[in-house]
This record gives sequence, structure tokens and C-alpha cells, in this order.
Amino acid sequence: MSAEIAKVAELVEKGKGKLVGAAVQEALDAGCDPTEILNKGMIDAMGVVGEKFKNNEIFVPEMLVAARAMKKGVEVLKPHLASGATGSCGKLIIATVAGDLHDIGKNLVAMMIESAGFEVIDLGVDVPIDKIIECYRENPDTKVIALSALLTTTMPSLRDTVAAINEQDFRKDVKIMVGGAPITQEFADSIGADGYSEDAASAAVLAKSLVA
Ligand code: B1M
Repeated sequence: MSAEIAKVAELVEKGKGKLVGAAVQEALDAGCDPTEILNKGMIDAMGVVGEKFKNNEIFVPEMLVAARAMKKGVEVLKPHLASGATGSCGKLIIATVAGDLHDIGKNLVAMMIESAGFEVIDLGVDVPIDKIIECYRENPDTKVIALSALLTTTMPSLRDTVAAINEQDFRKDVKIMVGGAPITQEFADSIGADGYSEDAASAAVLAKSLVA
């Protein structure tokens, strides 16, 4: 890993939000690949933060400042990751399911999907089932509903959300894709989703294939 990316990782881990943006810019100026800055400098750093949390070395507030720091870095990186395509693939609704407050992964997925050519409607985090269904009814030309769950404890919420959408009269007109750290292809199949992907880049490929 280059020294510039290592610096980004260190600042994200330490939650130094005010400094991360400049460090990302330095890494870009030094010619570092934007995807590597994201993966090695930020996502891996959040992995370290998660491990420390699991081992009781840090607590929720530290996780939160690390998350804020990563968001600052992503803001600087965004124009270098996104292609700026227009919404020619149609509308896609994205949400983190009810009970789950994690949004960094969902935001990255939304960003990659948007740059793949979708018009993304982002409902945010902790989104109740009714709000997703209401949003679809307001946007009946939506092609895909994309749902994130980042906790093992919100996997049932994801299952319930997909089950509720599966009962709607519009189900045949929309595809459902799911993802998030604890989600697997097997789980996605078992709850009746149309697709699963592991990360943001493959989520964009999946979304396109679902509407092809
Ligand atoms: Co939380 N947290 N957290 N947390 N947190 C994890 C997820 C955890 C793994 C940490 C750990 O213990 N090692 C653990 C979950 C354990 C489990 O599920 N069994 C955990 C816990 C326990 C909790 C709390 C319960 C802690 C507590 O309060 N005691 C609590 C729950 C709150 C709630 O949601 N109700 C909690 C709270 C928080 C904060 C609010 C402090 C903060 C989130 C802030 C925010 O998001 N704005 C936070 C953070 C930052 C983390 C870690 C450290 C980082 C998460 C992250 O952003 N990762 C995390 C540890 C870790 O992930 N290693 C942890 C980076 C992100 C890019 O990855 O989200 O996986 P990810 O997204 C990926 C893929 O999953 C995929 O693509 C993304 C990009 O590659 N993907 C999709 C995601 N959505 C997709 C959708 C798709 C396709 C792919 O299609 C639709």
C-alpha cells in the first residue's frame, strides 16, 4: 500500500474527519487509483475499526467518528469513482431496512448504481416497509428496489421487507436486489429476492443485468 493510502487509512481509523478529505486529495494527486483508495484506505480501515469494536478496544462513539471520517473521504473520491452517466436505466429505490442505521455501504452502492445510469431514490436508513411500498406507488416506473442490511439482527427485517413487497400487486413489474455484510446468495434466494451482490461495484453490474 502506498504511503498516501496508508495515511488515509490511519485517519479514517482514528476518525479524523477534518483531515481525511485532504489526505484523499493528496493520494489522488500522487496518482493512486481511486478504487484502491476506497478499498484499502477506507473500507479496510472500517474493517479494522469493526474488529477493535468487537474486541472492546473502542466503543460506539469511536465507530461513529470513523464513519463520519470515511464519509468525508468519499465526498472527495466520488467524482473520481462515478462516471456521471444519466438515468437512462430507469429508477431504482434504495434503502437500509428498518432497525438498521448503517449507511456507508448503502451509500457506496447507491453511488455506483447511479453512475451505472440509474436514477436513484435513496430513502436512507431504518426505513419501514410501508415507506418503501409507498415510494414505489409514487414512482410506479421504478425498475429495481435495492435493500441493504448490515447487521445479523436486521436480516429478519430484510426478510420481512422482501416478503411484504412480494405480496404487492406490482411485484411482477419490479426486481428486488439485496446485500450487506451478513447477507449471502443463499439467504437472498431463501427470502425471495431476485438478486444478491457482495459489494458496490458488483451491485451496479447486478442492477443493470436485472433490467436488461
Ligand atoms: Co456497527 N456494527 N453497530 N456501527 N459497524 C458493524 C456492522 C459490526 C460488524 C461491528 C463488529 O462488531 N465487528 C457489528 C455487527 C455484528 C453483527 O451483525 N453480528 C456492528 C454492531 C454490533 C453495531 C451496533 C449494534 C453497536 C451497538 O450499538 N452496540 C449498532 C447498531 C445500530 C443499528 O444499526 N441499529 C452499530 C452502530 C454503528 C454506528 C452507528 C456507530 C456506525 C454506523 C454509522 C453509519 O453507517 N453512518 C457503525 C459502524 C461504522 C460499523 C462498522 C465499523 C463499519 C460499517 C461500514 O460502514 N463498513 C462495522 C464493522 C465492519 O463493517 N467491518 C460495524 C464499510 C462499508 C463500505 O461496508 O457496510 O459492509 P458494508 O457495505 C459493503 C457491502 O456490505 C455491500 O457493499 C458495500 C460496499 O462494498 N453492500 C451491498 C451493502 N449494502 C449492499 C446492498 C446491495 C449490495 C451490496 O444491494 C442492494
